[in-house]
Amino acid sequence: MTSRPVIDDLSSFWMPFTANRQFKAAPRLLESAKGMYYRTTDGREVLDGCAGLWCVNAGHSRAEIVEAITKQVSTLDFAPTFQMGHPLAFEAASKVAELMPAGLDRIFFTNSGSESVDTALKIALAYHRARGEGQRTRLIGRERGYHGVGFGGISVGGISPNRKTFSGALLPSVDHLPHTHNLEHNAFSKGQPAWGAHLAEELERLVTLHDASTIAAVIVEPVAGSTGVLIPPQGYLQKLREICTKHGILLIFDEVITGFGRLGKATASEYFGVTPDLLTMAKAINNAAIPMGAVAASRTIHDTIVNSGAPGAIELAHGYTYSAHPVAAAAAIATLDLYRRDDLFARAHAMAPKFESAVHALRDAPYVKDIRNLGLVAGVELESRAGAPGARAYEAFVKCFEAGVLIRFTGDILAFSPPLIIEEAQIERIFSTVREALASVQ
Ligand code: PXG
Ligand code: PLP
Repeated sequence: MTSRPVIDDLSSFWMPFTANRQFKAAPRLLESAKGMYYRTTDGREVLDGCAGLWCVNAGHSRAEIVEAITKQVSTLDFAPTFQMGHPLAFEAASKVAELMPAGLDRIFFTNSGSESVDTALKIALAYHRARGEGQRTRLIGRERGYHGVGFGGISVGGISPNRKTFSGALLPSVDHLPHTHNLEHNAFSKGQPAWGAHLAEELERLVTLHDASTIAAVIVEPVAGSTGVLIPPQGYLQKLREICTKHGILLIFDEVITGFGRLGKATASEYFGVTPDLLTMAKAINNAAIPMGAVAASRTIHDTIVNSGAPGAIELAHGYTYSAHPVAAAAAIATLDLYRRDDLFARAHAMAPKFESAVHALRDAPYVKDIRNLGLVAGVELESRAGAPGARAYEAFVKCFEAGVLIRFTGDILAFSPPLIIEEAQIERIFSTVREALASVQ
């Protein structure tokens, strides 16, 4: 089927989060993309059901973003932001700040979600130290949480395969809340499940165990994505917020996936009406066109740290060579303008009910044991094949790809997170393709 030779040596690229030998034996190669579609190296169109990796929210190769990047790279390819600046860095920060929950308008730029998580955890420690509570060093994550792959992120993260190889080198002083996934109570919930708010009270148990005076921050994904789309139970995030506030513990929302319209609002914080103290983002911040991430900090946190330094001293010993890279910043400005101009978050909100009914129509498809959704994100959990966990979802993923639809899978959970520009007919196509794929796998 290959129309032309593309590359004859796949051996040098050590692929991330990939079964390298399996992939290289039967590669799936993408060559170009436009709007809702990828094109493969053998010339097939593939409908993008997962916005690349939950990141291309405005659809692929948008002219406005391409133009901004092209212009920027030939005007100012790179400029340092350590003791130097360039105007786009400040403009991009102001534009990001406008979309953040009220009060979270101090923006630290990174180049990925993993770096955003490390940055947020470090800011939490720096904040407590700056206000004279430097003994607050404990970080609390959650089982099944995904916070990227830095040592900070895997330490607070709760995905066992991401941790076990590195278990001897994880951060000390970390604990975890229980995850909220429970099919006995919540299977086939549409939107937020009714059962489970009480699980937030486990934080009180950890406070009793460790004492609040040792705890710096709690980090959670408002909607857990990577682990297979876990929607927070009604009232759960509100309760976490209350307990954190009561004990002076910072609440960090990791919005690397939920930020920029995935739930039909700029942030999950806005969607749920719960404001964290720190908010991490990446991916759709600039439509994933150039690597970029950021942390939004409350003014209190920012001012406490910045005002605690001696005049002329660097207040936070942290930063990346490419923090606020001019090309990434230009892409962010163009992307945020595009989201606003096309009212894409409202569009996602308007499409969400159609997306919900289309995914829940899979309820009677083979092997389906749960379906969950919120905004334009959904997960379909399959019964695992005996002795081969993950194999069924992988095969469904391959069949969908062969049928011209790209989806994601983790373990035996299929995940859907299309660009926010998706049309109703394309939603139908994704789920009818999945239905056919499930009918043909073992
Ligand atoms: N936090 C969250 C909540 C994420 O979802 C990261 C941090 C790390 O971001 P970077 O940019 O360092 O990858 C993520 C990333 C998938 C998948 O299909 C999810 C992510 C990345 C790649 C694949 O589950 N999430
Ligand atoms: N390693 C070395 C030897 C470096 O000089 C630097 C940055 O100057 C880094 C790592 C960190 O790189 P980055 O700032 O891109 O995160």
